[in-house]
Amino acid sequence: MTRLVLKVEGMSCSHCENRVKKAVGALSGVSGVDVNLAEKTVTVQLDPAAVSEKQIRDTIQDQGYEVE
Ligand SMILES: [Cu+2]
Repeated sequence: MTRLVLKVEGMSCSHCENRVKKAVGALSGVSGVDVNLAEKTVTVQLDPAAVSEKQIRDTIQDQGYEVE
């Protein structure tokens, strides 16, 4: 299990937080998603054999947020 911390721009409220959590959490291989709005971070617990960092980045971008 790997922990990935991404800097994400554009998340401003709990709506954004839930949107990112739901989308990333739906990927197979992801076992946990945590959003910190103040620090603009998304922390993901993942199985690197099942999901790639790129898939997670793309999923967040598809929701309309910028991943640094
Ligand atoms: Cu929002």
